[in-house]
Amino acid sequence: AWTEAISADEDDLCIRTAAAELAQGLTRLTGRTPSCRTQAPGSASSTAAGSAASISAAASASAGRSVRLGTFEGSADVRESFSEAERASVAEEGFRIRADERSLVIAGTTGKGVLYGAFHFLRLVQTGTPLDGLDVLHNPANGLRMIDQWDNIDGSIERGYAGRSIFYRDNEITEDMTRIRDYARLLASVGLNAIAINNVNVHRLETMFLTEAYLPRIARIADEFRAFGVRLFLSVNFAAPFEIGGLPTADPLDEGVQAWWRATARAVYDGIPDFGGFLVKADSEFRPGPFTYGRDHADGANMLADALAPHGGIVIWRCFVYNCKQDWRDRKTDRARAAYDHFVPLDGRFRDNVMLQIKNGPMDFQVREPVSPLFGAIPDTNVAIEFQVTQEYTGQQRHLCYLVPQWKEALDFDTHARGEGSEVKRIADGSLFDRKLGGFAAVSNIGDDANWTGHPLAQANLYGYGRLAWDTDLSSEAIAEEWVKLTYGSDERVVETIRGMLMDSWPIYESYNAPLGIGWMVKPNHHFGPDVDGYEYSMWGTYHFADNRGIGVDRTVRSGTGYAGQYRQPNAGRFESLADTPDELVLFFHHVPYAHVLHSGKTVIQHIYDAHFEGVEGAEALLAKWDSLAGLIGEADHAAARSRLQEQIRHAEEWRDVINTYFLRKSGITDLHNRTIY
Ligand code: GCW
Repeated sequence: AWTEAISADEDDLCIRTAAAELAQGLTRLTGRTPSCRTQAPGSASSTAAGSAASISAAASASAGRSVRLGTFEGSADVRESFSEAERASVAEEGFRIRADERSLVIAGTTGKGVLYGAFHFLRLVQTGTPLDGLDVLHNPANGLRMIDQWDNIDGSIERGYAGRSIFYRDNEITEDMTRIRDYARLLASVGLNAIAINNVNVHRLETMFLTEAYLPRIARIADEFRAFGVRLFLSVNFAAPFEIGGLPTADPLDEGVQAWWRATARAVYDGIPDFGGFLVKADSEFRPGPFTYGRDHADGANMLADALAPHGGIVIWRCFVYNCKQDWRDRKTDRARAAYDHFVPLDGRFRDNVMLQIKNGPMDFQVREPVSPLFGAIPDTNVAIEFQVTQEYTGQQRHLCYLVPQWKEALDFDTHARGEGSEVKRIADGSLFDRKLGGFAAVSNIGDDANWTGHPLAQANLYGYGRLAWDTDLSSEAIAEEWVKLTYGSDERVVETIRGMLMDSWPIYESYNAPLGIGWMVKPNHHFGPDVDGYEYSMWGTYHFADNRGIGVDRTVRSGTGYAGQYRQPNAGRFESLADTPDELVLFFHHVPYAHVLHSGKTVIQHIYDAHFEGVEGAEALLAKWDSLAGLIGEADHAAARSRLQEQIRHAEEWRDVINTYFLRKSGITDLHNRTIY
């Protein structure tokens, strides 16, 4: 029986959104428009008896099933559908859905939970899940489930590969809310609840977002996100008091500076009462920070935290801090060590409303990195893990690279910080060290392209990021399958083929890139395409040290930079030992001769050759699989992905030939199979 009537009798913004989304979604999925009754804003909340009576009247008037939406507190009818223990099992943003033949209840502790429940219900309907006897409980694994836009007010997007910004245009904040509203829906539909709407590199005009000149328009954007349960954050410039506040300094211990931030925070909250807080990139890649004044990151973050605390805001302080003016001749400095070296000494000094945002790896979103050893090393500090959904180093949405398996490897890594079972996911969510705040942040991959992500299949990364932030135990395959069904329908062939393509894609991309965890063999600046020595003699701290005998970075304690010692045992011992380091990371941790034999049984040089030939074959196989779906996928999407898959093959060939030729010339060792290397 299809749903005939939707009713929600609470004066709650997210519940109204939930009802509207359900009505719209069900109409599109079933071709029948259910009646929909909600409480108008500001009108008295319905009381128990009244709402129960009116709902059953609405339900019995129709032949189909009725859906009731609401919170345990706001709707007696919803409350009575569950036992006390069942109600208590629902976390702040969680939900329960229960169905019988006549009715379905979507219940939450808060309106946000109800909204996530409504989207989940639509997902179940759309993926063809049987609804009879449905009885599910879902609580989010992470409190913070955030997306970061690296959008600039000129309309450009730093590391954006899907068009221009949907938020800004020609140095103005946009007034057209269409795309922004759809984006809010999209984020809420996958369970995300926070967004920073401007680049962490905060330039001149964006520094002024905190002023009256811009706040009204930002508040307008916040309104759109609020309706979908998404809290708005701003990236701020640490030097703002000096750059726009007319103060002689931005020293965090200066009283005038503190007062400036307090007043600024107050003004922001006047316009945006549920403002999330500040995201800060400080003393990193030429951004200003507390170091200028001889202060440390805790001084800086705490000062901002104190300004936000009275309003319930938080500071998200990034740990992407390293020396980006290194001399390549200096073999002692190791960029991989930097985040740990900077932040471990500060553990315990940050305010309760500060969170440190740590990139998944110690370098910078490479196709393969070990987990940052900072996870597990600062038990007295709130942390969030940062991923990059936008494919800066993973093919820029011209190559197919489904990143969920990569993220899951990081999340499932056991840090042993509290003995066995101390996985990164339990540190990020705050549970391992019993932290109040925790969660996920990630750099968005969307722009104003009609399909949002340029490559149509790159949408699976944004979808997967949201689903994983909600439930870290979902498998990569399950997420891929959900996404395919929601996007292209449930045809077996379509589902199996695309799920397979997604699952194969990261290993394929890795195989024709920089080998065995070494990273960085990309063209400088834009980071697209191969350039083996592009960063070898630069100041960025990203070297491979290849010579005629071998390659790799010695990061051992015994003879290298000591980075391996930043992990706890047994990980430290494992990475310290060449024999115990997994193949895929061997060049990250060790400098080895080309003839070194891997666990796979191949030498390093033969692995490089083989992987790069196989990588191209893998890319060709992706295209063949996609072609087999012609006619089963909408034409526009099929054509868009097809041209990208063709381009991917050409680029994979370029990677193969540049990398293989470089290493043949360096090593002088020929390919066992005598394939063409130039
Ligand atoms: O990945 C690198 C990018 C920069 C970026 C920086 C960061 C926003 O190349 O474009 O700047 O990281 O994360 O701050």
